Amino acid sequence: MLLLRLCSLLGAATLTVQGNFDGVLVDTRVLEAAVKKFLNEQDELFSSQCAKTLSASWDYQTNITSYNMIRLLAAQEDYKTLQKVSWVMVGRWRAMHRYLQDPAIMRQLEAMSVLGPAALRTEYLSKYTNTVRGMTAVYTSATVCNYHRPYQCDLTLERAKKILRNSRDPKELAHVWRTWRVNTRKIRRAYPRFVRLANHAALANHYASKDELELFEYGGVDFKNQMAEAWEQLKPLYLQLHAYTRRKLRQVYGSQVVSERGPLPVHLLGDMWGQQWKISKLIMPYPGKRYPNVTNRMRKQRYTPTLMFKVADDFFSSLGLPRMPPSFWRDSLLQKPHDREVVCHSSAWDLCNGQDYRIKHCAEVSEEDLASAHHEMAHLQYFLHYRHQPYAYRQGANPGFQEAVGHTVEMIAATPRHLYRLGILRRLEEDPEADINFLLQVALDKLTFMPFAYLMDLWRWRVFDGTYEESEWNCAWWDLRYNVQGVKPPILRTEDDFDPASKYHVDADLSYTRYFVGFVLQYQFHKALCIKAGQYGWNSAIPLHKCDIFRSTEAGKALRDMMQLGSSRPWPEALQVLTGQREMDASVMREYFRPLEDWLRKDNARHGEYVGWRSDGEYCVYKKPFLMQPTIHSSTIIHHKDDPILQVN
Ligand code: X8Z
Ligand code: ZN
Repeated sequence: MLLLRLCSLLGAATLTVQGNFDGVLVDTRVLEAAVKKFLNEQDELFSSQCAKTLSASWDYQTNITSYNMIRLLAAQEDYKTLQKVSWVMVGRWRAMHRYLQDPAIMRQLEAMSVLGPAALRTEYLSKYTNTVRGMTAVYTSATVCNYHRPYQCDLTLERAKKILRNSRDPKELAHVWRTWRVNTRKIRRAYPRFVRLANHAALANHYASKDELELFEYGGVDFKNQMAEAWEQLKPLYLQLHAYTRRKLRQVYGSQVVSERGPLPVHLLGDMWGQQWKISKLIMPYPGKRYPNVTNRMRKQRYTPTLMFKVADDFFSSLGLPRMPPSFWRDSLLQKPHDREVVCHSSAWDLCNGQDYRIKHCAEVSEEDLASAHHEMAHLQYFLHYRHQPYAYRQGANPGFQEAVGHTVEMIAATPRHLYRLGILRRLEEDPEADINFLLQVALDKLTFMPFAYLMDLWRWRVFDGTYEESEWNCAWWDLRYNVQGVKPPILRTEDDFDPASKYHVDADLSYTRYFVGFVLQYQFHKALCIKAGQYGWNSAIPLHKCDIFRSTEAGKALRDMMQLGSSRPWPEALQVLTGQREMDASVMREYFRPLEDWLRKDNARHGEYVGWRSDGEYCVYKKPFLMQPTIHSSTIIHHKDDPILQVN
């Protein structure tokens, strides 16, 4: 039976003696030639279907109409069908691994052997898709009520985020923080079903659990230990930043709100999830010593969105990397059009035909968008460099690599030194106090993210493998938030709440490991490029945070050598090509922030600040005592009793 299917797969190749397969003699060379033919055919099929799907997706995202939506759904269906058929055939080829000696063939088959949820049987796949779609829909349609006008309940997440960033009223901050969670917590009813289906999907892919499936791209579950080690490396610096932040916030809000030794109240950190603390203006060590924001200068110099991307193109060209092809300038969407509705979230596109590379970005002339233009174009450089690879390898060495390249270039583009070289910043003063301000601002964005990014998947993995009982999901979340991040909620949480669901990536089933990895690698890439550019090393006077690789073709070559591998080699090899290291190493991030860490240590010691945190109350209980129920006006809660996604079992 197997042989028949095998023969049809091989195109009935003539088999001669070499190995023994269920009584049939197999010639390895003939078999390998047949697999190569299969892989080449798959490559063409996938490239062509990918081009159709992405072209339909581009049309939809840059012109939201129902016609474009229908075209996109049809293309996605065709793509899924191709994936499933191919996956079944890949499984059969892999079953013959004993007779395949070429490791390159085995690697490519292995790369094609993980399908994700699409491996589920049709009825389970549609349950899975509907569940995730439903959870995402609850998230995207959730709103928040105005604190000052409680009957106005149409504040979008974007508005809510702005309030969290700008308000200084702890009551208003707590209100916005809490109501966002009130309106996303019903996702809890769908989550057990999602967990069951996600675990089924792992099994269908021949993995014991969802974490194993997710970590396949990182080389296996041992990667969890590497993440834990990276976090241990960063902890001493994080503790110093945490202690400094607590003292400064205490000055602003008083010790009634921010206790001397407690965890940080998460709603005071300028961010809906306390993931990247947007409070640099509030806690700046040397107010008045900031590097000026150059947005106004750029406007005076008549920058346009297109010009920002030309500047980014010049940056890569100065490294000896290719310029964007003419079609990029013709087909990209670089600013928001006014004649149609578009999805504005910025993204970089590889349309799978080896020629068509685009960016979609509703850019405005600003310092931030200039940095984003570099970030997005770095993704295109990665695409361009691995375009000769088979379809299965046209991606970063692991999912963190793509983001790390983007972040590295973005970080360089935002340094005062680079802005000065571009003629955007007028003067470049050497001022150690402005430097500390600059590093603190970067640390509030990058370093504070690390414990959050770490615990996001830690919590999910423990949910998936059953370490956490369903009845303790929310309090387990707060245990991690307290223990890893040192933050606490503004009000007591219970198991009626479901705070992880307040984060999009939980509802949309998007792994967070890529961000953790991307942030660590970014510093490794940065240091390696600075060394190649001759700007950092044992005799260099330039600190890591001031290096600018602009015009260094050596740095460009190192980046090219790594990017062109795509995922054709295990990621430690790709890392070695660029950095000489084979492991994720968070000590480089410590090195980057060394001047800040020294400063923080002195400052915390000078003020006798306690480093670390101790519990200063109860943060989560299984059931709230009746008297402690917060009074929420009924209009702040959106009831969805009839919500179909929450009815399915
Ligand atoms: O989701 C994102 C990107 C899209 S891949 C905007 N990020 C994470 C988040 O917002 O939570 C980037 C950093 C972390
Ligand atoms: Zn990116």
